[in-house]
Amino acid sequence: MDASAETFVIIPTYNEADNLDDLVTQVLALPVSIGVVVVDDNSPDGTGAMADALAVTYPGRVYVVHRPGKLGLGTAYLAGFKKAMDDLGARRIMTMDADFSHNPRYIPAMIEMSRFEHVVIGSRYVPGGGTKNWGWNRVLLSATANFVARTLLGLQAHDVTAGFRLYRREVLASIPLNRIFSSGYSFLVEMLFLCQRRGWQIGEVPIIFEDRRDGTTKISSKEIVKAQYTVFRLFVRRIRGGEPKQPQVPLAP
Ligand SMILES: Nc1nc2c(ncn2[C@@H]2O[C@H](COP(=O)(O)OP(=O)(O)OP(=O)(O)O)[C@@H](O)[C@H]2O)c(=O)[nH]1
Ligand SMILES: [Mg+2]
Repeated sequence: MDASAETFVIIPTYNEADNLDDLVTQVLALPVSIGVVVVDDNSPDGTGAMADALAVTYPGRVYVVHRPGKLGLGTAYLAGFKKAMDDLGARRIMTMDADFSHNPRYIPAMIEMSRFEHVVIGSRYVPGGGTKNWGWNRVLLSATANFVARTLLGLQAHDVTAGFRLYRREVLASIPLNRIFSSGYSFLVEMLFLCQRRGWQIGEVPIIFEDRRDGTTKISSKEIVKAQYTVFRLFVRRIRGGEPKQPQVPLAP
């Protein structure tokens, strides 16, 4: 059965009970055709039950994928993509964090830009974008990660680690999602690499990224090491030539 919403936002959650209710309410109040897929990894704080309650309150607009434990951000996105594409017939698939770092108010502009671009990034690093309330260590980590990934992988977008994104359906359909090797945060860099290599047009909408409103971070030093390994692996693929670019698919309304 096709759901009526044209855009589905995948929200991966792990212990986001302080944020989820408000966030979903704000997303659904936007003046666009939009629904939500929460992918919860059996959060000990009860986020999964909260998501189920939202699905009852908003039938046909909120869906929940439950996974048995914390399996990583990348595979959570994949589970959400599958739900939105196969079960819900979404035309646009978005991803955003649950912690209000990605303010829902930017979503309409991202959807508008997707008429002209295949992938849209909610970007901190284009004019008008930025970060708020970040300590120097987060600024440094993010700037370094972006610089290294962009340089080694030849990525043209300015914010390549952003989790606030929109993919048109045909983009996700063109990518062998089952062959993506990153399971955690570096999934984002790998996805962008694959999108660019396939010749999809990538646009950026400036956003102000705010530090998480509530709850605690899930980034660990292990994730950072895994991300370095991902960039290295993709760099090797890039210099070897890797997969050919597919012919560019024209933009359809
Ligand atoms: N389902 C699922 N969600 C996750 C996992 N790891 C992180 N998340 C969610 O992914 C989003 C991004 O995680 P954050 O911890 O906010 O990462 P960040 O924004 O880079 O760091 P902070 O905002 O400083 O905490 C949040 O909505 C998390 O709840 C995971 O293993 N599984
Ligand atoms: Mg966050």
